[in-house]
Amino acid sequence: MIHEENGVFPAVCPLDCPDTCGLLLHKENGKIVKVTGNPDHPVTQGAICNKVRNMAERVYHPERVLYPLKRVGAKGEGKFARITWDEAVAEISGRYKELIREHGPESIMPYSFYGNMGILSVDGMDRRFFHRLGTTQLQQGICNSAGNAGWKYTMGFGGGTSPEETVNAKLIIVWGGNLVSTNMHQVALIEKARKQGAQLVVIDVHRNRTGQRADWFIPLYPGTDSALALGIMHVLFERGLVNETFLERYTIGHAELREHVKQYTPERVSAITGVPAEDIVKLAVLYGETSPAYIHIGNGLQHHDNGGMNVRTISCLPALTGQWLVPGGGAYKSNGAYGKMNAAALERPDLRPNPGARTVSMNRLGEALLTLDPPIRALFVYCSNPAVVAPDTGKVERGLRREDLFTVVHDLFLTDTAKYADIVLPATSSFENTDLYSSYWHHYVQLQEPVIPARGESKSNVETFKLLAAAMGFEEEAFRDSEEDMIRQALQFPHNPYLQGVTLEKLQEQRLVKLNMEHQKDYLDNLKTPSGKIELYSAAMERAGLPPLPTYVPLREGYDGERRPGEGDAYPLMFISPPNHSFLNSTFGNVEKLTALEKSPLLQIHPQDAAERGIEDGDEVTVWNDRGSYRVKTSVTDKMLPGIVVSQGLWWEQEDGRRTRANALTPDRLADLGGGAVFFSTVVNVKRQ
Ligand SMILES: Nc1nc2c(c(=O)[nH]1)N[C@H]1C(S)=C(S)[C@@H](COP(=O)(O)OP(=O)(O)OC[C@H]3O[C@@H](n4cnc5c(=O)[nH]c(N)nc54)[C@H](O)[C@@H]3O)O[C@H]1N2
Ligand SMILES: Nc1nc2c(c(=O)[nH]1)N[C@H]1C(S)=C(S)[C@@H](COP(=O)(O)OP(=O)(O)OC[C@H]3O[C@@H](n4cnc5c(=O)[nH]c(N)nc54)[C@H](O)[C@@H]3O)O[C@H]1N2
Ligand code: SF4
Ligand SMILES: [Mo]
Repeated sequence: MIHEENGVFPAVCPLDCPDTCGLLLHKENGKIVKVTGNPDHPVTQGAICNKVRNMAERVYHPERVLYPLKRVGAKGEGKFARITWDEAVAEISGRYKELIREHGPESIMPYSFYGNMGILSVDGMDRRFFHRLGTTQLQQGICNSAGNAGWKYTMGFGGGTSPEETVNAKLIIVWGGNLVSTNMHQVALIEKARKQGAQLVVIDVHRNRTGQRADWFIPLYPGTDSALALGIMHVLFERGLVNETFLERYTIGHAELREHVKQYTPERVSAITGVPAEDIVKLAVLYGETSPAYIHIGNGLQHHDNGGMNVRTISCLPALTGQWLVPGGGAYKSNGAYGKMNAAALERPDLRPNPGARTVSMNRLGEALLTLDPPIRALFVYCSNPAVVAPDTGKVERGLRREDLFTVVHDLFLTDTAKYADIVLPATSSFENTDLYSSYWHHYVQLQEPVIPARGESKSNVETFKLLAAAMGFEEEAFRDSEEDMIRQALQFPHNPYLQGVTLEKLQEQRLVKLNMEHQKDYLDNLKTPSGKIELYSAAMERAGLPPLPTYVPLREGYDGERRPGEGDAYPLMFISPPNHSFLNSTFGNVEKLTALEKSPLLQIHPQDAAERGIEDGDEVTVWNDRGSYRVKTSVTDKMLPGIVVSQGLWWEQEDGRRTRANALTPDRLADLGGGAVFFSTVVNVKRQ
């Protein structure tokens, strides 16, 4: 493929999106000229989003970093000079050797996320390298870890309903997710179900694109979802809408839960959530009486102080009604566990000389850089852009500015983070590499092989970490493995029966191979909780000092219907900053066609809150709190309850120096479970420019 000048070649979307689409890359004269969907993919079926239809603009973007660079200006200024790979590698390995000698390996820290979902790129050679070095370890809680932990306490196994089955549902509840923008093929399946009579209910803090399509949109106060779910449970038990046989056979703690939810009357829950009591009853009865009923749990409601508990509570609902036994019923939070590969073989934690090395949460990067003792003296960032995406970016920036911090960034672009680097290394795009992809939503494993040669002097993550390992003098076989070796190692994992039969040879022949979903029939008899049952009461949570039963715990920073801001409160508004339609986190923030569609950072504000501040539609405003400030245009709208402002999208710093980082305002606290991020538990005020 790589040597053919013209033709259409299969590929995989590398982005952190549940759909993991099959793609077709159209090549003319050796260049990708068009990206379309691969109709042979059984779930994504040839449809792709507008973002990735524009992927060639990103691959051939004039600002792509094509050579290693060394900083020549001040940190953050973005002034660099070209150097050779030999020079870059010698400088990095020289610094690392010196740091290890003088301060030990924990003075070095990697920082990465899933800018490329390829398992060899982000859970492969990189991990081997940092383990072997013995660096400080990174806890990767920025995305879904609070919710996943909440789900796991209840269900044990990190997988739920299969996407293909959801077309059978008669009731679909999308809870805290904006699927039209973030999971478009689930929306296609929902639309099919609706043609067969299904109802779509969307529960969110703002009427997003998905809410606009709903048969019933239910707005609520941020972080009050567990209260709403407890109110539903109250009604289900009270009206006898629970499945007693299921509760008896497959759950533990139903007697305790039945007693416990008596306190969550529709009236009390209404006061907390802002949802009228009669709507709570109506929703509970609809859920209790409709079958199959499917709940799609989004990521939004778990980016809160109480995010883990929100997901834990909602994930109890299908157990109350026995919906797990109905094809098309049940719930989804993530299906990642079905495709779980052999992480020990891929990542090789056994290479680590210091298994007890300290761990830092990626959500507390700024704090770690500024206060950790002994300090982090070297940072290696790849597949992530923390100056934009991490909470409390003001703190992150102050940390990155430290003169005594040696920062390396491996990326395709001079991102806002890369501008603080001492050395920038050019990364290939995923279409220039071999890699392996599974999805955290559908059940297909896919292989990517290079379609175009590496642009300029860019190198893949695998190549880069191999080079660095050689320069460090690491002689282990693990640093000589080829991509094919690593794929074989990843797939050799008898521990995961769903992976049975997925082999490199089949992937090379067919490009995509379905997981062995036969084993799903044993799902309920094989739950991985301590009791082997769905844990409505969790002794493990109790031991961890958490409420063992689903419980509403108010936000540490935020308001609900009962705790409204007082007269003198400096920050009376809650600030929600979820993804936008045309970017993928901060990726595409520099692709003009897509930024043009989003126009500019926008703040949605309720007419009542706008009037109180003399703000009109389209006004430039400053949003601020003690952590920082943010400049945006307003859109005055009633898409959310008064007291909530919403700004979608993670924008890069603008050329004119306007402060356009939403995360300047967000807190770096950790959520109740899983070390998760709490982006949306933020209070602010707004004033006209
Ligand atoms: N176009 C696009 N697609 C993406 C991404 C992107 O940036 N852009 N990002 C990708 C990634 S990494 C992820 S993790 C997923 C995330 O995608 P989703 O799972 O859809 O989650 P979010 O978009 O984070 O948030 C969804 C909704 O949660 C709402 N929300 C916030 N707080 C609360 C609350 O307390 N309760 C309720 N009920 N709702 C609340 C927000 O208003 C928002 O509408 O999308 C992926 N896909
Ligand atoms: N306020 C607010 N903040 C949020 C969120 C939110 O909803 N609101 N969402 C959060 C969530 S859910 C997530 S997942 C995070 C995501 O945050 P990040 O993981 O940082 O995602 P991106 O901003 O897309 O940055 C990925 C970077 O990886 C680079 N990259 C791509 N491929 C490769 C490769 O092969 N090699 C290397 N070396 N680099 C590569 C890209 O060019 C890009 O700069 O953001 C979080 N931040
Ligand atoms: S971003 Fe998501 S919807 Fe778009 S092509 Fe990639 S996997 Fe498909
Ligand atoms: Mo994410």
